[in-house]
Amino acid sequence: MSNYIEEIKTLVMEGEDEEIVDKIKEAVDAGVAPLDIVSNSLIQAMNEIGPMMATGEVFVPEVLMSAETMQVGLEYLKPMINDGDIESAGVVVIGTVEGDLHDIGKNLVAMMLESSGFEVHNIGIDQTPQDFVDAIEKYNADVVGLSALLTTTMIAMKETVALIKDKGLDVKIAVGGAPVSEEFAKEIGADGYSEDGPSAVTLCKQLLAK
Ligand code: B1M
Repeated sequence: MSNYIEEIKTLVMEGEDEEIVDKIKEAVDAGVAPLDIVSNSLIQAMNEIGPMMATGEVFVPEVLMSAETMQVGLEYLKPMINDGDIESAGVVVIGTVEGDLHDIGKNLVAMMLESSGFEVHNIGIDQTPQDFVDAIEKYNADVVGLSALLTTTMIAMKETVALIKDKGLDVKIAVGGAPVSEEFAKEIGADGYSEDGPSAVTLCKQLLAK
């Protein structure tokens, strides 16, 4: 079974977007759990590509192909990942902050929230503070999720939280992304931090129970 996990991870790292679905289907048919594939093949592939990107072993176009392959895999697995809670749990607007083009992690969190019963509005990448405010108002969001993957865009996260607070919107603010921490979340006045999809689901539920 672990062969499938390795094989799928390799296809993502090599950007084989035309083969990924067939291989995932084969793995699922053989009994590999969809969440196992997400965590140990798809996410793991991106984790291994990070250092290779930093050392120049792979370049942006190759990383983009891997990202595209991961998205194809995620889309295929999406309907299979459902924790059984189908009652509407609340409305979430989620996006990646201004200047930041990373969308995989945010999409994964959106997918987990959706499959846990939240109504999710994924507004995309490179979203200005005003874009978030507009979306919160448009969808009457209960929670807004902000994602940042670059240390340089953490400042945009701070500015987004500040604008949402300035406008006095009745919405809980959850933040996440690799360089973000619980401490940073507190420092910028967010209501909570989560490190991955499952903990984002728990956090959103907790924030709405308050
Ligand atoms: Co970029 N990139 N990248 N990149 N990239 C990182 C983040 C980096 C760590 C790689 C490295 O150098 N080791 C580094 C950041 C360094 C830093 O600032 N600390 C980096 C850099 C430097 C850059 C560029 C500047 C490179 C360049 O052009 N020279 C450039 C910046 C572009 C920009 O944004 N303006 C850039 C570009 C790109 C690509 C476009 C090529 C591509 C993104 C494609 C896409 O998203 N469609 C890309 C990728 C793929 C990566 C890595 C390899 C993988 C990111 C990823 O998808 N991870 C990444 C290295 C790494 O993280 N290992 C890297 C998998 C994903 C599931 O995890 O996104 O962490 P993650 O999401 C997690 C959690 O963080 C959390 O839950 C998710 C699920 O578990 N989470 C949330 C995320 N958002 C949340 C929101 C929440 C809650 C939880 O709200 C409530």
